[in-house]
Order: sequence, then structure tokens, then C-alpha cells
Amino acid sequence: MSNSSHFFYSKITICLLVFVFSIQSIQADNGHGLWLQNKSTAKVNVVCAKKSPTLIIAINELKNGWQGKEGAKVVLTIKSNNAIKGDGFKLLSNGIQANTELGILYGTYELLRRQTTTKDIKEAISNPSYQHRILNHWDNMDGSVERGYAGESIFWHKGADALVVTEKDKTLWQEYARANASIGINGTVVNNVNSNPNMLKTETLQKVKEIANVLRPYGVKVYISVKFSSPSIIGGLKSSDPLNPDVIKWWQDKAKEIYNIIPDFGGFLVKANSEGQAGPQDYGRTHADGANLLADAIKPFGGIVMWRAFVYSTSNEDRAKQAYNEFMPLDGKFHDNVIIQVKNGPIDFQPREPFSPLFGAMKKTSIMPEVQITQEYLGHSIELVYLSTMWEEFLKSDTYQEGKGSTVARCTDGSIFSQKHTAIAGVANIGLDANWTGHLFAQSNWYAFGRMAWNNQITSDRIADEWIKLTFNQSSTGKSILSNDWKDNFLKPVKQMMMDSREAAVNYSMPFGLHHIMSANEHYGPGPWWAPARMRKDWTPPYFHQADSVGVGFDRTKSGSNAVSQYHEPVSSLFNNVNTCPEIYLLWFHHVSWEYKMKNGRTLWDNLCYQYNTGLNQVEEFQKTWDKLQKYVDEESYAHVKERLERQVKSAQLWNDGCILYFHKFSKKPIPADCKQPIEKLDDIIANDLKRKMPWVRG
Ligand code: GCW
Repeated sequence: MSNSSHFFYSKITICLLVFVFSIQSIQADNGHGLWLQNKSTAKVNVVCAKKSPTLIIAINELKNGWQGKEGAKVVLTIKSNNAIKGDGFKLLSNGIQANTELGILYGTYELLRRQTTTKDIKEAISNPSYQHRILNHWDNMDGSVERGYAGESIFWHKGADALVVTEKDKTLWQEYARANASIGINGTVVNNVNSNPNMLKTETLQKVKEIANVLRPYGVKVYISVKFSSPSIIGGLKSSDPLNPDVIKWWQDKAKEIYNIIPDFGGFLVKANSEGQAGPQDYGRTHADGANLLADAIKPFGGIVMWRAFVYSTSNEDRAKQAYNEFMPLDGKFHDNVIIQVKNGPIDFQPREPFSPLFGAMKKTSIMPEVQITQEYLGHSIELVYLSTMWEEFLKSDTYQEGKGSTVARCTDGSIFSQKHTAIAGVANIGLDANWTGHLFAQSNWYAFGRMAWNNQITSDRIADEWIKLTFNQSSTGKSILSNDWKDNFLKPVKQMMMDSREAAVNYSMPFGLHHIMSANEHYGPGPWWAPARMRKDWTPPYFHQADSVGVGFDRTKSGSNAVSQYHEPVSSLFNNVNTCPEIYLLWFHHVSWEYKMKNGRTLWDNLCYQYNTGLNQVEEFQKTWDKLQKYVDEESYAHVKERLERQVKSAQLWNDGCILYFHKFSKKPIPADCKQPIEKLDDIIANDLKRKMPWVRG
């Protein structure tokens, strides 16, 4: 090669590098950098006696993100201390101490987070509330994501390439692992609970191994969802009966194979006998028989089985009661490496549900909460809804199962019941979109899930504060996040908007507990009218709202479905009595007359109209707030959020108009004069309902 061509090539290399770096910085503006954009402002001297892949990550993170004193010395010490639990850590004035390498890594992220957000770095011990802090991806092997609003799967490719692993995939998985580790998430289920039996084929397991290899140094274990009928579908057996010796052997062999391939494999997640999925009941067996079969197979290797309690059948029984009815009789029958995974509410991730009565009630079984980070019923990734306040409300709900103070948090984290395993799961909102979560603010929900899984007593206010500071601190405007201007005119209004956003969504989509009335069209927008003749009743909104000429709401009192009886006293009586039932749950538990006088002296009908209006007004206020913030954020983020708020206003307007006009057909009462009158006509809204194209659908 001549000198000149050498020169030419190195010029190309430089151009390429410049190009790559500029892509990276554009990506940062796209939100790809998440809450992890802090760059070091000073040199640090990190001392660590041991070296390992995890410790090297910790050391590099400290060097690359150090915001403390120039030349400071940070000592990383692995030394057991009884006050530090599991992968917890202790921040010291000159370093981090932990029992485990992962503890050092988590301590590292906490130290860096504090440097950016509070500057307040005190000696303190931090222990995780839950042992397993897990994301559940509803990713299909064809690359699609069930209820995913941020692009295709980060794990699975389309078509013939499904099992291919590229360098680009590995880079993305590493970024993903890092983001998770930074907030304490230590497990991921890489495929949908509506599982493809091919997940258990050897070639798929080989791909899962590749994922596990990338995630391992960051402490993120890999789990998979399995189909209960796999022995018959891919194993060639005649049955998948959990008590059949061939089936037992098949699972044992499969477990052996999996652990040969992935020695630290986390375990299985199972959706059985639910929404068409196979399960032990197909063979006259119980959920305990099914769960124990899998649990026994992976027990020798230290794996766990997360068995979901999200079950309901086409019976006449109130859907809200079914999980409790099926699982309570099985309390104490599950083997000790089974954890029953219970959705936060008794129906299905609605914008507001009372807690599921299973929490605290199953006293001899490990129970883990499941929350939904992806916004299936909360406006997809189009709407700005900070979910942390919803989870905080849920975790703080008092079940009274072991007296006052038996909150869901304490009933699940081992404080009250000595669970062998403690865990919490969140259904991920992550996809291939450059910003990971579709909406920039939806990143805060991923962040909040991790922070709450680590510390189930943390407040949403604090999480929002941290997230805003970490996410916007590298704003292209170069404004210091320490300035009073930034704090008063950016941090404060943005935090307020986040803190109000879930209540706003409840106001415009399910006031007073009026649930499950969303459009059948991808669960986006209103659809209280939707009831095709042959559809199973508990999939149609009229089953849930029960509107008639007298009133509206689902009667779950003692004289109705008696779902209230599943709660412990005094909660049961509190919910049962219309006068003591918190108004936020009024129509969840009661069928209430349109003229019913609410606490503010207005009728239910008037209040409903006002509440829909309030939600709409709140979103309009969010728009005004955001419009004033242009100078504090980069152009791309500003435009992105602005555009989504416009769509959110349209959605809130549609909920307002659709619900008020639809329920008016039953109440026949005038819409209060000082209410915003609906803009659209009900017939048009209904006619367009199923035709509306989902805005997140590409192309
Ligand atoms: O919320 C419902 C969703 C389904 C989901 C199911 C579940 C994965 O609409 O898409 O299936 O719950 O949690 O199993």
C-alpha cells in the first residue's frame, strides 16, 4: 500500500470515527443515554484489592462519572457485615463496602447518583427490599412485543433471523444491562408470558446463553417464560400432565440441559390456565401440581418458578374474585422455590385498582407483586404518565392481614411473613426505539420501578427529583442544574407535572373506579359501548360499568358479587359501605345512583362530568407547562414531548366526550352548564372507534 493510500485510509478512519461519535451524541439527544449521561468532572483514584468483570465495571463507572473532589481516593471493600443484606452496600466517607461484588456495583451507582442529584453523601447502609427485582418482557420470538409501544424487541429478530446474535445486539444488551444495574434490577424474563414452546428448544437456549453472557457482569440474571404444554408440543410426549412420570422426567432433563448451557439461569415464569394458555387444570390437576413440577425440576440448580395468579375463566363469577378463589385454597401447597406472581389489582393493570386481596392473605406461600411499566391502559407511550405514584399507593395500601401496618410492601418483602424468596416484577416498556421507551418520560417509569424494587419505602417525589436531574443534567443548553433558575423554573414544574400525571390519567379515563371501559382497539381511548354479541361478557366494558337508568358501577358489596369479603377487616367493611368506601373506588365496589350525593355535595352524575373535565384540563395545563420549558431542553426532546402532549390532549378530549355522551344515554341528566361541553358526536366517536389507527403503529 502506498503512503498516499495509507494517508487516504487513515483519513477515512478519522471521518468514520467522527461520524460514529456524532451519531452517539445525536443518540444522546434522542434519549438513548437514559439517566446515565453524567461525565466525570474530576480525576479519582479507585483502590480495589480484587479484579473481576463486575468490579472492573464499577471502577470504570467511577472513573468515567466522578463528580466529586479532584484526586479523591475511593476504596472498594468486599467484607462481610451483618448489617448489610444480600447485595446491599455501605457508603463510607472514603469508599464503598459490600458483602458481594454486586453490592460494590450498586454502591457505585448510588454514589454517582448522589453526586449528581443531592451532593449529600453521608455514611449509610442501603439494603434491597426484594431479593429478585425483575423485568418481564412480553417479547415474542418474531420480534414483536405484546403491549409494547417502543418498537420491536431488543432480544428477538424478525423471521429467519430470530436467533441471530450480532455485535450490535450485544452492545445494546450491554447498555440495557448497565441501565438495569444502575437502578438495582437483577433479573430479566426475555420472552412473553404467552410463551412460544420453541423457547425451550436447544437452539433458542443457545441464544439465551448469549444474552446471559452479556448481562452477567452487571448482575442481571436471565429467566424465560415457558409454555406448560411444552412436553407434548416440542417433546413429543402424549401428555403434559404434571403427575405423569414421563412429563416429570422431561422437565428434569430440560432443566439439566438449561443449566448446562447457562449455569446461573434464574428460572421460569409461567402463565397457565389463563386466557387460553395450557396448564395443569387441563389434566384435572391444580396450579400447585403444575408449579411444583417445574420447581422440583430446577431446584437442584437453585432456580425459582414464578407462577402467575392472573387467572379467570368464562364463569359467571365476578372476574375480580377469581384469582383469590383459585389460589387461596392452595396456600401452603407450593414448594419453597415457587413464588406466586400477583398483579397489583384484582382485574388487570387498570389506571387505578384497589390492591389484590391475595396480598397478605396467602400466608404460607411466597408472593410477589407484578406491576405494569408498559402503559397498556395508561395511554401507551403517547401519554405522559408517571406511574411511580400508582405503585407507591399500591405498596403502601394496608391489607390489615396481620394488624394495622400490614402494607402490601411489608406483606411481600419478608418483613411480616418469612418468605423463602422475595421478589417484584414489572412488565417492561422497552423496545428498539432510540430512546428505549417510546416516550422520553416513560423512561422515568423504568427508572422508578428499579428504584422502588430496591427500596419499597422510597417516595415518588424523590424518584422524580432524581430522574429529572439525572436525565436533563447534560442538556444541550449547558444550564447548570444547580442554579436556582433551573430548580425553580425547570425542575419544579416538571416534577409537579409528573406527580400529577397519573391522577390526571385516572380523571380522564377512570374516575371514581369506573374501570375497564377502554376501547377494544388496542386498549387505547374510550370504549364503554363495546359489546359484540358473541364476545365473552367479562371482556366487554358493559360487564364492568353496569350502567342503567338507575346508576352506574359494579356492585361488589355483600349484596352484590361479595368481592369485598375477600378483604380483611376493617378493609372489607370499609369497602362494603357506600358511605365509607373511598370515593376513588366508589364505582369499583358499588352500583351508585346518578343522583347519589357525593362528599362535595354534588351528584355522582355532575361529579363524573367534572372529573372527566378535570383530567382534560390537567393535560392542557401540562402542555402550557412544557411550552415554557423550551430553553431548558434540547430541541429534539422539546419537540418530542410537545408533540406527544398534543396527542394526549386529543385522547383526554375523546375520553371526556365519549364517556360523558355515552353515560348521558343512561342518566338522561344535563351536563352541568359550567362543564366543557363535548365537541364530538357520540355516533361519530363510536363509528370511528375501531377504525382509529393507533398512533404508535409505524408505517
Ligand atoms: O393485560 C392483559 C393483556 C394481555 C396480557 C395479559 C397477561 C400477556 O391485555 O396482553 O398477556 O394481561 O397479563 O397475561
